Amino acid sequence: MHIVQVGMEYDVLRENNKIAHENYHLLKEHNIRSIDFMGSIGAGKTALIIKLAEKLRAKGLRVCAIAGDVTGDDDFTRMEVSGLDAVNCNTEHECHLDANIIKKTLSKIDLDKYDILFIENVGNLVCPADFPLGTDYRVVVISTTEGDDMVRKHHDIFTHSDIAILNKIDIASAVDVDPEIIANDYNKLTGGLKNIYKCSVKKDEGINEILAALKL
Ligand SMILES: Nc1nc2c(ncn2[C@@H]2O[C@H](COP(=O)(O)OP(=O)(O)O)[C@@H](O)[C@H]2O)c(=O)[nH]1
Ligand SMILES: [Mg+2]
Repeated sequence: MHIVQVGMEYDVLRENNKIAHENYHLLKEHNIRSIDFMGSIGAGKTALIIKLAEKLRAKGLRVCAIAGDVTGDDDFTRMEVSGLDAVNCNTEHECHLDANIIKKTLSKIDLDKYDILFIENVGNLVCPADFPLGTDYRVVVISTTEGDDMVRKHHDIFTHSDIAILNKIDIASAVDVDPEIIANDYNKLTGGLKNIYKCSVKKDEGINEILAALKL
């Protein structure tokens, strides 16, 4: 039997990175600051995007969001109801967004109308790590309700992102999670070179620190 090795993974990732560069330059041509919010299902990505956008709109900035999900328009609808301009982006079968689907979605947005673009990735702590979209920042959002072992179990997404956010600190004690354990794991993994921000979107705590970290 002959075994032929095909470097498919390499080619797919290389092609993704090429399109991500194109997206990055397109967004820069339009002076748009962009952020990819990766993270677990239910960590509070949509809630955080809506909260950040409210604060930025109050400062007069023009914000748009891409709501990435496998199917449906729940997050898109929540964004629109909050007053945030949004575009829905369903991957249908894929567990992550990729640069090509973002390229197609960007073509539907009037980029001259916005200063900031938030992208909510599909809820998943594994697959999005390998697929940069061309944004200025990549952020990973986790929450206390997932337990204290997320950093230990998912190294890649934390090393591939610029900052981490630990949400739902308001209910940490109710779910028996010590946020310091998660912060210590993160600092150990990143050698203290990156920061994890603790917040509660619900109580509006720690949000301004996140805006500052993202230079918004
Ligand atoms: N207690 C608490 N609940 C929150 C917080 N942020 C989000 N949630 C709730 O967590 C659930 C999932 O939030 P969502 O934004 O849909 O998470 P996503 O799946 O990551 O987009 C919703 O019921 C939110 O109301 C928070 O800071 N504290
Ligand atoms: Mg969501």
